[in-house]
Amino acid sequence: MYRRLFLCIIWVLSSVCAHAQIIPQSQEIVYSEGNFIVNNETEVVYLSARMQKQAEELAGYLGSYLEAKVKISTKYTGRNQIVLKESNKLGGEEYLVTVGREIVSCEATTPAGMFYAIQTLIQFFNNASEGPGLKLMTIKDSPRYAWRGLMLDESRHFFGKEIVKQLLDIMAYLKMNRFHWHLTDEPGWRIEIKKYPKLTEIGATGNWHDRNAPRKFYTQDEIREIVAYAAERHIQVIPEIDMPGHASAATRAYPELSAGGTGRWEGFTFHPAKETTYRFIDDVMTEIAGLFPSPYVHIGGDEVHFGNKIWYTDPEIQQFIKNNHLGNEIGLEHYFVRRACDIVNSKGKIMIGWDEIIASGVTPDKAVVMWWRHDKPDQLAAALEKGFKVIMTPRIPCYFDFVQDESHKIGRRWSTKFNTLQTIYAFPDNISSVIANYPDRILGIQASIWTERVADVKRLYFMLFPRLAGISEDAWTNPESKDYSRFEMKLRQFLRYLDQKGMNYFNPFDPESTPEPWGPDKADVIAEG
Ligand code: TNX
Repeated sequence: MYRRLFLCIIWVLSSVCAHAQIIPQSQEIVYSEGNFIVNNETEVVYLSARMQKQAEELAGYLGSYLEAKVKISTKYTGRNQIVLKESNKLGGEEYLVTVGREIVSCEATTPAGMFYAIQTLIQFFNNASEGPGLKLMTIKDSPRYAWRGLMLDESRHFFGKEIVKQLLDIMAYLKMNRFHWHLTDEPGWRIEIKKYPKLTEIGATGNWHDRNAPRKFYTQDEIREIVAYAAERHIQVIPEIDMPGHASAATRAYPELSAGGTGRWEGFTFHPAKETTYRFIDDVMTEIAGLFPSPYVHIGGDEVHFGNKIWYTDPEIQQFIKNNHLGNEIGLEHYFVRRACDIVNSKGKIMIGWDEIIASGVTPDKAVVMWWRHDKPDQLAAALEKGFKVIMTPRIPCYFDFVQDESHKIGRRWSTKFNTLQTIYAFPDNISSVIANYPDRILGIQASIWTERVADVKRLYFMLFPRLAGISEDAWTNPESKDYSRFEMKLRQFLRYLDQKGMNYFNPFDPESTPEPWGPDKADVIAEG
C-alpha cells in the first residue's frame, strides 16, 4: 500500500518535472508516453549541408554528456538517430522537434532556428533526471521578440574576454541573441581605435573605484574574436559609444574635443560646437562599422543635462546656438544627436539611442529607441506613436544593478522598488496598456547591468543570475505559455547548471546560502537612487 502511494508520488513528481524542463519555456510542448534513449550508438544526422555545424555542435555536446564518441552521418537509417532537417516553411528562429522512440527529428529553415532546436535538446538532456534520454514529445517553438538582449557596462569596471565569452555561452543556452556592449563612459574607454591611439593609451586607465587602475581595453583583434564567438552562437554584438555626455574618458585623452567644465563634470561632454568633434566621431564610426557586422550602432545620448552646465555660459557654444537657430541648449543637444545619426547612417548602420533621442528630430527609418526611464511610460508611448521601433530595458525591472532581495544592501533601489524575480517575470505584460497598440514596433526586451558597484566577476554573476533567466523567458515566451510557479521549478535546475559551470548566483530559495558579495568599498552601499 505504502509502496504504491510512494510510486504514485514519484510518478506525479516526474511528470510535473517533465513538463517543467526548459528556460525559456517553449510555446507548445505535447508529451506522450515513452522515451527516446540516447546511447553510444546514437547518431547525429544532417540532411542538408547548411546544418552541418549544428550537427557538430550537438554531437560534441552528446559526446561529453555520454563520455563517448558520437558519430555524425548524412544517411537516414530510421533507427536511433537525431536527424536535422532543413524545412522551407518555418520562420527565421522557429523550429520543430519531434521525439519518437527511434528518431528525434529537428526541423528549421535557418541555422539559427536549428541552433535553438539544439539548445532545447541540450537543456532537456542536462535536466533529465531518469538517465540519458528524452520523453516522447513534439515541440513547436519560436520567439515572441526578435531582440532578446543583455547589456554589459565594461567602462565602469572591465571584466575581459573570458567572462564575456562565458556570458555569451549562457545567453545562447537561454536563447538570447543581442549583446549590447557599453564600451565607453566616464571612467574608461575600452576599445582600440587605430586613428586615435590615446583613447586607449590614456582613456583606458582607471575604473569607477580607482582613477589609476591599470589600463584595460579590447584590441581590435580581440573585438573580432568576440564578435565571431558571438556569431557562432547566433548573437549579434551591438557596440555603444556614448555621446555627447558620458564622454569623460575620451576627452581626457583628447582635451581638444572637450566642452570643458569643472570638478565632477569636467569633460563630461564632447564639444558640441566644433567640427573637429564631428570629424572625430566620423573617424571612430568608420572603425566601429568595420568591426561590428551588426546593422546597429548605439550612440548613447543619455543624461546630457547631468554635466553640460558649461554649455550655458561658454561663448563659442552660445554663439553656435544662435548661428544655427537651435533655440537653446536642448536644441543643441538634439542637433548633436541628429549629426551623430547622420554619421552612423553614412556608415550603413541604423542608430540606437537611449530614450532622450525621441524629441531630437531623428526619424524612425534611421534610428531605434531604447526605453530605460520606467518612471516615464509616456516616453515609450511617444516613441511608439512617432513610429519608432523600441527596445525595452526600463530600470524597473530590467536594470540588474538594482538589488534583488529586501536584505541586500549594495545596489540601487527606486524608492521602495527593486528588481525581484517576480517583478521581472511580470514584465512586459504589466505594461500591456502602453504597448498593446503597437506590437510590431516592440523589437524586444533587454537586461542591462551597469557596473558602478560591480567590480568583480563574483558580484557580476550574483547580480545577473538567476534573474537573466527571467528576462530570457519574458523575451522568448508568449504570455499564454508563461507560468511563474513552473518557472520557479525550472530555476532549481538552472541553478544546478550554474553550479556545474562554477558560476556564482543568488539563490532565491535559500538566500542565506548565497550571501551578498561586498564591493571593493563599503561606500558602495546605496539605499536609494
Ligand atoms: C543611468 S541608463 C545611466 C547609466 C548608469 C545607470 C545606473 C542610462 C542610459 N544611463 O549611466 O550607469 O543609470 O543604474
